Amino acid sequence: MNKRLSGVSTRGIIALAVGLIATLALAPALASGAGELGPANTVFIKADKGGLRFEAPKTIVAGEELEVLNTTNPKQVGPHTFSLVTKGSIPKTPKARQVCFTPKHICMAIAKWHGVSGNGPVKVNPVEAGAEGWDTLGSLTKKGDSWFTGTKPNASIVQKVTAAAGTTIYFMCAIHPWMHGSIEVVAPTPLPLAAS
Ligand SMILES: [Cu+2]
Repeated sequence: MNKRLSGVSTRGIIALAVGLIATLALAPALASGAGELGPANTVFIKADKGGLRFEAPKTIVAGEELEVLNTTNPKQVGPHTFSLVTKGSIPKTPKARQVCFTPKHICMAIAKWHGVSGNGPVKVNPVEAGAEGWDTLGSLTKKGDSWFTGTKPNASIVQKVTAAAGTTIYFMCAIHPWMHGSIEVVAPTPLPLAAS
């Protein structure tokens, strides 16, 4: 009887140790910028052969959390913004991108949302427009949700997607205006019980 009990507790300790090792193995992955939420719920800011870009999931379920994770080196490419803007606000031509950071253009408008004046510092971060979370697309005349990465490596932000299902959120970077993307917001799949 005693032998059996001690056998069980040894297995228990082994299970605990395995669990602990698994946890420790996960920790460096988080620190190296793998993201907390996984690729389905993360917008990665990347720099590779394809240049500077956002890598975003195609869809996200309304109400779920969306992380934005900067994996680029701020010392090499500077900081970024993840700024929700209307589709029409994204600069589409080289000329539009060139003048983006001048008065009456969207990059400068985004800087103003962040409380930046002239070459001054970012004073508001994140910019929270509309309801809490990612829901409001800004324009020249309307403030949108926006996050400035700052200059710390692997900076990230997590917020709920509060935009309505059936809409699309468009986003761009005010510092590199050729960086942009979009995510379709979809309705949660109904539970099997609710369907029957
Ligand atoms: Cu950028």
